[in-house]
Amino acid sequence: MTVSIVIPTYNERNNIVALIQSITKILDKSLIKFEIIIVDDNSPDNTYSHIKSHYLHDSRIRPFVRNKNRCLAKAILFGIMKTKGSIIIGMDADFNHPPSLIPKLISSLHHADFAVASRFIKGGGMKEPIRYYLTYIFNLFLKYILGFPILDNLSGFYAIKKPVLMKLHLEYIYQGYGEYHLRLLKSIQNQGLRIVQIPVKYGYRKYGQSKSHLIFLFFRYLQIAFQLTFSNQNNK
Ligand SMILES: Nc1nc2c(ncn2[C@@H]2O[C@H](COP(=O)(O)OP(=O)(O)O)[C@@H](O)[C@H]2O)c(=O)[nH]1
Ligand SMILES: [Mg+2]
Repeated sequence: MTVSIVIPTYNERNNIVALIQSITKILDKSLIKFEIIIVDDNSPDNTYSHIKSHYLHDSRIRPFVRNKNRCLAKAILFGIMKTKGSIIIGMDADFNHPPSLIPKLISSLHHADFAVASRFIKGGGMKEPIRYYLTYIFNLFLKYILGFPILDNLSGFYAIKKPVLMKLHLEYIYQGYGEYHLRLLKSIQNQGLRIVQIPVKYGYRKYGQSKSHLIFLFFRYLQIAFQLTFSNQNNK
């Protein structure tokens, strides 16, 4: 069994090598066979060439660059299509998503189709308190008013069996920014697949800046969540 870890990057030159080293150490120790697919959207800080020069001789580290139409979700989909493993992990490049959780996400797939890291169940959390509580309230609304399946619907840190993922409507799911995760969850819920939530404590971004504009994203995610709930788009 090989695990494929898909990481989108934009201006993550100062995080990515340390992250790859950390993932490699953890997975080698757990005797898990893996590849790391990095999809960079032609970052001005040269993230792509930085990775390339560090990992010329390690075939497990597979960086790609997209030169047109910068888009987080499409970069992830591009990475998914390059994977060779039977389990796919989605995660961020900046250490918000602790690599130490990866073995637990993988082993959780023994009794589920989709394992998602959650900040909002017992044992979970986030270093940034304001963002934590705003996201928590939003997620309570998604779960208890709009009927979303779990308590962290915007996680972006997950493991899924590749054959399960391949049966979903990927071009529809992976569009835009972090809202792809809402569509991914709704599609999984609609297919009646088994979801397991694993508590996660988000760390601080190590270097660089977040690309998320929180107020803008709040309204965009809200609109998409309503559409997914009340239109027939959720049949996809
Ligand atoms: N390929 C690609 N990756 C992106 C883009 N925007 C953000 N990312 C990556 O997506 C992940 C999450 O972005 P981040 O700025 O940390 O968002 P936050 O965690 O919501 O603050 C990081 O790995 C970023 O480098 C993009 O346009 N293209
Ligand atoms: Mg981040």
